[in-house]
Amino acid sequence: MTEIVTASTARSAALFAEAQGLLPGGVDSPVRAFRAVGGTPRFIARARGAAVWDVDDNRYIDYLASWGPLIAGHAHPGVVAAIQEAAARGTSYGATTEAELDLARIVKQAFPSIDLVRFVSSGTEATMSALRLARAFTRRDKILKFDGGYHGHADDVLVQAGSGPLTFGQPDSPGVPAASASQTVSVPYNDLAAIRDAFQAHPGEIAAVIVEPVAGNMGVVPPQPGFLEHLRAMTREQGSLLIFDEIITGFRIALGGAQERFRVTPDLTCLGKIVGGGLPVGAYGGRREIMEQISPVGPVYQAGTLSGNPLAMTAGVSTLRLLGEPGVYDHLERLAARLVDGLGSAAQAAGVAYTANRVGSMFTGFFSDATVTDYASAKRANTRRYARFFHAMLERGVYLAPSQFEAGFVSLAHTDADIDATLTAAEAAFALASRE
Ligand code: KE4
Repeated sequence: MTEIVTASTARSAALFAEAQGLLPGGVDSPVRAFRAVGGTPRFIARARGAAVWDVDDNRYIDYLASWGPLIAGHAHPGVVAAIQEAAARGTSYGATTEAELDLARIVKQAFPSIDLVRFVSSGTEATMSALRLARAFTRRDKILKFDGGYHGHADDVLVQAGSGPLTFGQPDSPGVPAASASQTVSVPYNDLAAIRDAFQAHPGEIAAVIVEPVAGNMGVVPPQPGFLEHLRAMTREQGSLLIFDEIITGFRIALGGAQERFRVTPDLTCLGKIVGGGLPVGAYGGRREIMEQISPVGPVYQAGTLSGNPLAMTAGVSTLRLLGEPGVYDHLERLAARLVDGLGSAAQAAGVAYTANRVGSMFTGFFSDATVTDYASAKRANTRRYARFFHAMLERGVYLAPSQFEAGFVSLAHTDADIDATLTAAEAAFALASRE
């Protein structure tokens, strides 16, 4: 598929122009505005399986997967039917439903470190609540995160943040009080010495370390061998809680996420994205002695009108049940490996400096000749080339993340034919990118 297939983007352009007078930047989440790559953001009209269609009826093979949730593919018939059936019985009651228990059982089975789980409506809520809980449980105020780590947009974690803040070159946001930001220590990912130094600089002060066990928000950056194990040992030794932000990795790189794949057990886990199957769900959970500090059992307050929403719970349950089928993760691994190895070969054939990181079915191709192991090395990537490649792929019917510093995802709906088509488009796209 080397020819240009996107006929027109006129309707997306018209809607985006109108959106400027309705939504800040015309979007409800910054990275959707294509500011890092330029051009007209596509307004999506519908999706099915591995494909999305924009409002100009252009079809794309989708590797964004709504930034991760759609691991079973878009509009999976079983998921849609379950949501429709639940909606016909009502959409929200402000009372507990069986659906919450159904999803909680699946979460607990996949994550043995979770004795109790609390559902919320976004990943931000999950991490914000987990950090408040960790501070209450340890009676300490500081938190340690990693440069390029993104844990949502709560004040505490908008320090050296990844994802959009990294994309736009604003790792720290205005509006976060200095008093709040001063309680957050950020060190380079994969840097055990820096973690040790932070603990020595703040003895007995660090309530928790929050980490993406596989970073996804500076692009995909895997933990170096031993990193998570040493982090677990150091936090235990220091009396700090270890919080795994598995909002991307949970149910993605294994049914039990990074803690299953790397066999490292955190004290608290944050979940999101896949756990809601494309509807708004976040979750945090962990050891009973910690989680029982949460209201109404304990004094740590956290609440939410639509927490545990029955439609969202139903979408999560029906999605996660699909992931429990035998061979699911082997299938994702095989397809993702074919894709990423093929992209590397195509880049090499075009003489383009390119290095890819992949863990399971999450991946990022960096336009760089240096291995990417942390925020500093990620930032050395050639973002102009990424932008050129992104648009060359988009024009050829392949939808990647509109930022070098994000992850791509393969779903159960992708086929070998999709991978072949993607690699054919990439041959032309790398040739064009090489001219940047
Ligand atoms: P939400 O509040 O966006 O549901 O979750 C925040 C969050 C927390 N932790 C991790 C590891 C995350 O990746 C995220 C959100 N991810 C971004 C993209 N990398 C969501 C896309 C967006 O911001 O529009």
